Amino acid sequence: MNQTDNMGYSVIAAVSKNGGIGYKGNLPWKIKKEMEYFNQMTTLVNKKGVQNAVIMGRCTWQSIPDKYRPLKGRINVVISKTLNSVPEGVLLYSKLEEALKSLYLNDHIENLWVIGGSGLYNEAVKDKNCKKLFITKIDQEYLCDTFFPDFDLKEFEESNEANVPKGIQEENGIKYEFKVFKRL
Ligand code: FOL
Repeated sequence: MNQTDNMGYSVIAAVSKNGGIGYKGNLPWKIKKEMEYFNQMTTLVNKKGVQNAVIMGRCTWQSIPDKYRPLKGRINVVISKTLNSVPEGVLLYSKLEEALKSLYLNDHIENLWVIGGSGLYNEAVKDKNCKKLFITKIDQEYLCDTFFPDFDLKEFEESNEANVPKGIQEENGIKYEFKVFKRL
């Protein structure tokens, strides 16, 4: 039994048809309802008096608009070896595993969400403790300079989850679908 064996966490990402997640430090698209889904899924808890934690890399942290940062109703956790300071209440760690270990011991935290970017996604898809990938497939190609990593589909199965709308969604002519992949 390893100290990290009990730690389950999820990934959430929106990914374009060409596998992209970002361009020049921002999201390549603006899809209001999709962002609301991100907000709801990462915020939702079963118990009162607890919150979820959102774990992100430095670039993702810096990409969140000032008015939404830190993300409200969630414990914000930044993984960076170079940042010296974060606002009060925000947690700073230099490694994902260190963050997971200490967040897991915190009884006031319900679920752990890795919210990007590509560096953390890349670690997560290879990590057995990453149990679910909540991926929104956006059915359009966008110019991107950051991509979601390839993951081994044989290690996952698609699953139906509570609170995840089914079927094709559409906003301003952009079609997208909410998918969940569960590690086998
Ligand atoms: N996952 C999904 N499904 N969609 C995303 O857009 C997404 N984005 C990130 C990570 N996973 C994702 C990282 N980028 C905000 C901005 C950028 C960002 C994540 C979050 C943000 O401003 N969020 C506010 C929006 C509130 C609203 O418009 O409803 C929040 O409170 O969550």
